[in-house]
Amino acid sequence: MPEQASTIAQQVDALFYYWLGITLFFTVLIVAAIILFVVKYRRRAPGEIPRPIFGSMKLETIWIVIPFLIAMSLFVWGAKVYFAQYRIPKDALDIYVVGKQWMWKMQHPTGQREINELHVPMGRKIRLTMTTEDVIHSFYIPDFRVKMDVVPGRYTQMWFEATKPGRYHLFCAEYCGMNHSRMTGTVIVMRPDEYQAWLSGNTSQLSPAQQGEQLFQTLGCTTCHLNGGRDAGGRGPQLAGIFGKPVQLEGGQTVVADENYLRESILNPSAKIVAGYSAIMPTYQGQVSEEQLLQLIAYIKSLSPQSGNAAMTSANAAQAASSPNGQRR
Ligand SMILES: [Cu+2]
Repeated sequence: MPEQASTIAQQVDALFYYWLGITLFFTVLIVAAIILFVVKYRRRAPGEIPRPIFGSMKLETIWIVIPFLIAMSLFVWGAKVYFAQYRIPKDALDIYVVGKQWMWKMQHPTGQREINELHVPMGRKIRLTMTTEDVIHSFYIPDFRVKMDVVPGRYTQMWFEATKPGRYHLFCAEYCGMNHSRMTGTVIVMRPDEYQAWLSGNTSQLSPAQQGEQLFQTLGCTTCHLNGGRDAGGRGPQLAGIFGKPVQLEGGQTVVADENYLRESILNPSAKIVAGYSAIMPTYQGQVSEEQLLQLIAYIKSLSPQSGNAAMTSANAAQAASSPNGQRR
């Protein structure tokens, strides 16, 4: 087994060994029973007619109830580990990941960028918000027992907390073209002070939120999205304080303003119109890269400091649950 280097690793391994133990137990039991019965009940004479069997209520009850309880224990335990892994914590360090044939691009909350390397502090929850410029990839760190598909056109999230300093393999776990097998990298787990030193070695960078703020100016978003929204004469809704909050739409529906909603509103603004506003915003499809989109979203998030990241958690878990590709590969 790979090293156990995250808080979830032991839980995943314990479940795996429980499952393996049950499988081995029944494999041995069934094979032994087959061999025993083949020998014991073999036909001894050509004209032999076996004694009829009329069934056994007791036996049938036992072999229904026991496997049911075993299956339910797997379900309950599995669900527990699943929710521990796919409920994204709020108090985490935000790192943005963009996959691309065939590399991983990361950006830290303080602005540092890395390619195929990810420096993280140990003992701190790390939340990755991920997307891709081209095809589906999958972000996989075996030593942490975490894996999440990275899907074009939307964000997926994953979290982990590393427990040991060191260097760990990062793989793409979704076949993504010719150099898929080379789409690898290294996660470098550092002691918190070392991580701070590493961060401060590169202070000239703007944070994603600051870069997003600049973009917000240069793209002209400020001309319509005024503080105060319509009441202040703005043609678009106010963006401060909306992240993670429900938004009332034209037609009575409500959506939560999470990363995927903001993304859609930038790329396909007429998909969901906020109640009281008209569909006059142009699309920014093709004008902003995936990294710039993440920066714009980081900026809008920074205008709602209290909201954390509760918004995407449930949607993300549902998405992961509905797509077996999410974890099985
Ligand atoms: Cu890939």
